[in-house]
Amino acid sequence: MTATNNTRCLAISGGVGGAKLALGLSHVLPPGDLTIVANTGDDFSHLGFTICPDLDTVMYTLADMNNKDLGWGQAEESWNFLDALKRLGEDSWFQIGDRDLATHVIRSRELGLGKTLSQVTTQLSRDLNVEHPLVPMTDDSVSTIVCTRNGEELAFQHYFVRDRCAPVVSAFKFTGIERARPSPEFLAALGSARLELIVICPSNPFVSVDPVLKVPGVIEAIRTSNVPVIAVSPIVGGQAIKGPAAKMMRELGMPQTAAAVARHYVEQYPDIIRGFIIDDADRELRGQIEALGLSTTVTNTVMVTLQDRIDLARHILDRT
Ligand code: FO1
Repeated sequence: MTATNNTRCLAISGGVGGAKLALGLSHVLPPGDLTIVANTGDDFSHLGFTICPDLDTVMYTLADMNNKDLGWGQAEESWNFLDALKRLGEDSWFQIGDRDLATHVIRSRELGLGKTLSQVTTQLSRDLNVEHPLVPMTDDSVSTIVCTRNGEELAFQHYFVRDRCAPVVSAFKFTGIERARPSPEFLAALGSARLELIVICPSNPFVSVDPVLKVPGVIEAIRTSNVPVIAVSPIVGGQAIKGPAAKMMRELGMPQTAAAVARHYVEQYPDIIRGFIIDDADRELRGQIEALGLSTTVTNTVMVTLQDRIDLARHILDRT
């Protein structure tokens, strides 16, 4: 994999929303200039496999083999493995496709042989001809827990997939994060002498971006680097493009607006975020967000086509 210690741009991504912008950036920047770090708080063990949804969504997207209908897994998927599981009386709420299964088998085998998640991610990316470095936020175990208003603590995939994001959230916890360290290439990218921009992609602020930034040492490294951090709002016109971000905000008592996302980042990470990008639909929020001390630009952030992805990437890169 291309080294990350000379990278110019570091993109922080969760699942589908972040992966779209990561793809746009990968069309504008060469592998030596762009490192993508993915959230691993969604990871979980299922049927004996270690499953890394956000790493896989970004990897498949960069390899142009992602399932564009589902937003996760591989394109042209078949479900014979899942059908066979059902016949054996197994749960099938977490749908593993036949092609996707190969990734989980290889990753689990390699991890079982003692490789780190970073090493396995490099191996899988290489085998799928993904040239831009994709790294996990940490090689240690961090599990996002969704705390619900009726006092339950749900593993992320139980909340997101099994319970279809229905439970009312009250807080989030990241089990193991106190002991976690940034992955070696993540830290190397943060220490790159050529690093000139960190992009927070339009992913869920609570369960995709916060886990990455809350890995001990990350915020300190960003502060030391003094590199501008620009965040793209995942909320457009009061809605999340995909996923439960707006519903979570409502349940947390926050307005479901781009400005509320900006405020979350400013409150959680004072003096770290420099810029914020909102969609044309939220133009009237610009003043509110600038009042938070963020230089704010308005553009199209709804990425339907590949050109949309590239245009947004260029807009971000041209600002610095
Ligand atoms: N998301 C679902 O909503 N339903 C699924 O059955 C499902 C299966 C799945 C299998 C592999 C994988 O890598 C991701 C999968 N996801 C599924 C997405 C996963 O829940 C992610 O955590 C979300 O995309 C949020 O990032």
